Amino acid sequence: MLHKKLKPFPKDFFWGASTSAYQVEGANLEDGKGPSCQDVKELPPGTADLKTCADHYHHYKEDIALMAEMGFKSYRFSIAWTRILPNGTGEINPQGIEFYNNLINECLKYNITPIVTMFHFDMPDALDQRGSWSNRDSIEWFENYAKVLFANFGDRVKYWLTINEQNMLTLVGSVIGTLRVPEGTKNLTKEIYQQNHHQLVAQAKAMVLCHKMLPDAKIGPAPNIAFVYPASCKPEDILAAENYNAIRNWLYLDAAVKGRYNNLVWAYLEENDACPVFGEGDEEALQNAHPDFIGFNYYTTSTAEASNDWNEELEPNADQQTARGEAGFYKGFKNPNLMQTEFGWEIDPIGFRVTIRELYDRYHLPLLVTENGLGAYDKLEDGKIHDNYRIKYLYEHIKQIQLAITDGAEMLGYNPWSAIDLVSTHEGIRKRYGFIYVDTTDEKVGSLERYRKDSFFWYKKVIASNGEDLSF
Ligand code: BGP
Repeated sequence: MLHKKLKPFPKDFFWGASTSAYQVEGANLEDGKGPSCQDVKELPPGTADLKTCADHYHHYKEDIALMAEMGFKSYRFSIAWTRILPNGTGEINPQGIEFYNNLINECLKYNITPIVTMFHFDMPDALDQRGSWSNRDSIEWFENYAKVLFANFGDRVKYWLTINEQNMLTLVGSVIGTLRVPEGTKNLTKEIYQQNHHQLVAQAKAMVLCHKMLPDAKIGPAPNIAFVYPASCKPEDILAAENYNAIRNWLYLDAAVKGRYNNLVWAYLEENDACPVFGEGDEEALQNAHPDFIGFNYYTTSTAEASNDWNEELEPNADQQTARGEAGFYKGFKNPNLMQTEFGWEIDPIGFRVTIRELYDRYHLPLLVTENGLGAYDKLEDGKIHDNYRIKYLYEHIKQIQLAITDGAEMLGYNPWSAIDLVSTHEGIRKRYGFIYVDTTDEKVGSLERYRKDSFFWYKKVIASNGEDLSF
């Protein structure tokens, strides 16, 4: 649809950016913090360890001041479960509580609304030892952790996100370093979807608890949503795209919003003999939970073509944005209409609008963009970083949000990845996303000095004009 006149961004739109604890904080075993699965995983070769990252733990005041200088209205960060509960359950670490109190208060000092992710890829190692999400007790562990968060921070945190990219934990957990498979597992798909089921129930219980303990707070899920296009208008390809849309996207939101499993996914699980076992009360738990909004990460769309052979050999999915397919259901397809980033992710700003339109049509809930962004090899030259490629990427995506608003979608905010350079999930700190450059490399920790990239100044202007001035 062409629009003759664009609607403005809402007055209280959350312009900000995102980070996650294990990727930005460093100090990963300091001040009483216990190890998470990220701290004990084998690192991909040549990538920075997680001891220092951007050292946000020690630089948070400077970092929040820089975010305030950009005019941030919101800062989306995650709380490290093991900073609060070093063993995942049991004793609370007062230094962990103090750190997040300080971080939250520092945001509020500048009128930056904290948007807190409760769980971002960092299961406590102590709980991994007890079977991780495979253990049904994980529902209780997460609910208990949620209670501690709401009790300690709920007086000031009004926006909560449950589990970051649960769909990626399920689809590419081994790439992100989160997947734990119990010895003797015979049917891996069944095992993974049982873990996924526990997460869905844990999330549902946390949402109900949030509404009970904090009646004026809002809570929602934060999956990675990428609309799936068919590779052609062949009817078989349309079916394949529907299959992958259901497996990648709708399963998670149908469960979170409608309290039930998507029927296409259920059929897929039946075919694989992989349906999760429901415990007592699970069905009710799913139905009782009602998110207030949908948080979602968008990087690019996917494309699928038919896979008409059960025995077709397909490689496993490469990462969050690179799907290879599932024999008999769909096959990943390289979209010839899209450019790619230096790291091989397709770039599709129009797909952002397509995704928003579809999301709003399906769920009719306000939408909060919790991630979007461009990973690139930035260069520091004479104290400057000329990242015009990032500005262009952000410009094109923000434009599409405005078009989607004009289409009638209710948008709460835009929090791209990332506020500041940090360590990527599996490609090191050389893959930079931030508005703020951090002087450090994969090979060795640098001065950690902060530099404002060109995108910093551009985003500042965008925020000051509430999205009216996107020029560059
Ligand atoms: C999302 C994750 C983030 C983040 C981002 C970029 O999937 O929620 O944690 O890292 O993608 O991905 P990567 O770090 O792999 O480049």
